[in-house]
Amino acid sequence: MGVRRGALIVLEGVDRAGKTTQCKRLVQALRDSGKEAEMMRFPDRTTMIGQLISSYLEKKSNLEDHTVHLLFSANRWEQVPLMKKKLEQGISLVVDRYAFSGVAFTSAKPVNPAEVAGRGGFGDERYETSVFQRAVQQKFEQLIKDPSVNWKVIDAARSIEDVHTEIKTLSENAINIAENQPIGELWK
Ligand code: Z5A
Repeated sequence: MGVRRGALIVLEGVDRAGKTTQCKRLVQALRDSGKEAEMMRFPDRTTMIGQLISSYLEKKSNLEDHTVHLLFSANRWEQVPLMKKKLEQGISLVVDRYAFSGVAFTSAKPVNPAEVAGRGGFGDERYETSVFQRAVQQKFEQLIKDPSVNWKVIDAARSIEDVHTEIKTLSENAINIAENQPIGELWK
């Protein structure tokens, strides 16, 4: 019997929702239970494209909105061959943000910049304001209505442990289902 493929598990959400914390916990838990799992994150700031994005997010450079959107997209596409290879090898990928962030953040940009300016910030990077993050959340709420994507909504306002337990159960189910399905294409 051939190798069973891994699952693509993506954690999305607004800034500070706990995505990175949960991705790390999930990878560790899956490995502890004998499953092959690796973490990835987007933007991947380690590549040349990722460095352009990082400089933009840190407000060290300015980029035209379409340009930065395409850079985020290119930053994912440059990893797709590797991602497919790992999935085919039976490794489940736990991914901290993916294309849904690309849609949600870019489409949230029509938010009035004057309204955003001066509001309480989360951090120092671009996009880290509560008004902008609310707009992003609304975009995510639209995206989860797409039945072609297997969305699960997690209440992240609970303890790290409680959120982890739910994500782990959902992920184990997703891995079991994915094993018997071919690798598909997003939004095709
Ligand atoms: N972006 C985009 O525009 N287009 C794209 O295509 C993509 C991304 C892919 C950088 O992303 C920006 O890029 C991001 C979207 C945009 N802009 N914003 N906002 P990033 O991944 O580098 O940054 P981030 O996603 O905002 O990560 P983050 O700030 O690190 O948030 P997080 O991963 O969701 O949270 P965390 O690091 O796991 O936790 C934050 C803190 O909360 C930490 O101290 C934890 O210990 C604590 N925490 C976590 N969970 C809990 C619970 N349950 N209770 C209490 N405390 C908790």
